[in-house]
Amino acid sequence: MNARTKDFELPPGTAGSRLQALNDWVAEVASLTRPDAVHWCDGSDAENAALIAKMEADGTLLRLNEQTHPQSWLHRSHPDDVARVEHLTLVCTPEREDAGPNNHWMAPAEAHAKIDALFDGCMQGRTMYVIPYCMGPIDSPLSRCGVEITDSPYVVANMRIMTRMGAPALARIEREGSFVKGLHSIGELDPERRFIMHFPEELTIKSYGSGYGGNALLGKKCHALRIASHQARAEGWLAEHMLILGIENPQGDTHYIAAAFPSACGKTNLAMLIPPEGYREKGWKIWTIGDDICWMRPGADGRLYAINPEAGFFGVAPGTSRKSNPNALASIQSHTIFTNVGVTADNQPWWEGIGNDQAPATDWRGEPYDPAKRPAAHPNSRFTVSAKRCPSYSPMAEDPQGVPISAIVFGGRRASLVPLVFEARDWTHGVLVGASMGSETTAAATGAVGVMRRDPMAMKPFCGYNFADYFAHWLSFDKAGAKLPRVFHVNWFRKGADGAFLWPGFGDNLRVLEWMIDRVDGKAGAVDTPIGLLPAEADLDLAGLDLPAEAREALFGFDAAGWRTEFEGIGEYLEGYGPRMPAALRAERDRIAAALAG
Ligand code: OXD
Ligand code: MN
Repeated sequence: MNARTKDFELPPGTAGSRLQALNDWVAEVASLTRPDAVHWCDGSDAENAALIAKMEADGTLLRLNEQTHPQSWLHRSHPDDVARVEHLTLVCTPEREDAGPNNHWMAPAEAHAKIDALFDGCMQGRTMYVIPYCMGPIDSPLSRCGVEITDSPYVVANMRIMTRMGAPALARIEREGSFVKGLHSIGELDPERRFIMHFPEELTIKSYGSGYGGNALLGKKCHALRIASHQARAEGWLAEHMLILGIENPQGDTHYIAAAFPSACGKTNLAMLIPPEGYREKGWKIWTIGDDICWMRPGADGRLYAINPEAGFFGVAPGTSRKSNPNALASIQSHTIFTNVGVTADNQPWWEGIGNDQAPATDWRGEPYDPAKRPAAHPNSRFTVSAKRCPSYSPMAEDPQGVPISAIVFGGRRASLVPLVFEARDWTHGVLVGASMGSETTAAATGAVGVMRRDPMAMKPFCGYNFADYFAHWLSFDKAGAKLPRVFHVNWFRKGADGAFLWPGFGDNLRVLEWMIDRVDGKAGAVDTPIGLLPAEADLDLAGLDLPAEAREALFGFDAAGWRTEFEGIGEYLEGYGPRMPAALRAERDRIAAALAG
């Protein structure tokens, strides 16, 4: 960054920490961006109240109905700033190959120069907020800290919900002396002047021109996935795009599962699942640990232990209803920031699929609702709420040691071919299952919706380094003494000839989870096929479900010809990573392709 101290006095308060390296960086950023004031966030209620009041006064936040939704606000983003921008998201490693074909790349010097030119003077007339935060429980050895500098009070308010932010995080950073540096400015919110850049070697993020969650709340995708995946590789752990849930059986035993699905494929719904009635009566319970990100590390006993690095949910609003996710709906009754939803005439938040008898008066752009023009809520509209507000939030989510993972689940949206569930034969096969995941695209990123793309481990937009090296890192966990989780693949989105979903999903997904934990406990049967172990219909509890024969055939069947074609595609996809692709993964693909041919 270029120092500009000559024509610019650093604002008072620029040095606000006992850590010189942090003060120096804040001063360096202030001299580049030239804010009017610097505010160090302490995370207190008073600070939050003052920021909210300021945003209410300038229209950044609109207060919702205080009777029905106490302490809740609506934010309407710029209409061109509603999702992650993958084509403007860059991983800037010195060598292009280290970012890999899965990332957009720019050489670090060029990238710094390009984005620093945008940051130059961009905070004039604004306050610069310094947000110390901790990803994960504040006292967990698995947690990692960062500092985000931003000129957006909306980002501060969201980071306060999504991370452990403020004084305790600063104390840990001062103790440890190291932190991830994240610099963010909303700039002019101009899509032509927008970049989300990552410098993994420098533990640095620079994001300019967007206020949208995944682009601007730097603790989330930028730190907890892209930078953390890089740190995790160096330090022997995994940073994954996974929910974490606990399944408590009627005997009181709890198994923890981590599950990776691409964005907007129901991770929040699965993480907060309510068991179907018959299961509830027997005493089954689901505990939510996290809905989006999972950090896992081998413990002394060889098992993988996981924490949720986040402290809140940034969930997709449309489709969230009393039927699909009662726990989410209960969580967002108060103390919630809604972004880009519609509102009713009496100022309650509203979105498509909310399933109530109210009607929207105003759409997400603040115009009178007209279904011919646009939906009331943007398809990627969101709620931000503290995890502690969720009725199923597990006390174990705060455990510094994390929870032991019994099963890893991969899944995508696949209208055809892929059965409801299958189990990988072993870890190497499981890594291949994750590496070859495919899914139809959703509104969580800009671009066409509904196009099938490969999304390994649901990390395509989030892995901070070459996927071939990432697969090798996954494979490396299979070593002497390791007690690795079983690996499964699910597809809740299989469709029939009429285009309707064949599986009821939501709470009924517990039927599939039960089979998984019974497999872990050696209690459930399976049928061996070249693609893995499938349950026979009788292996799953389907009591009370009305599944016609056609649905059963599709959900539990195995279409050898279709899988032969799929494996050709998987082979071509993996070859795209060139010589860095681990030989063990190639061999595993070849083994299954041969079994399918035979
Ligand atoms: C998210 C995403 O916001 O994956 O979690 O896009
Ligand atoms: Mn996500």
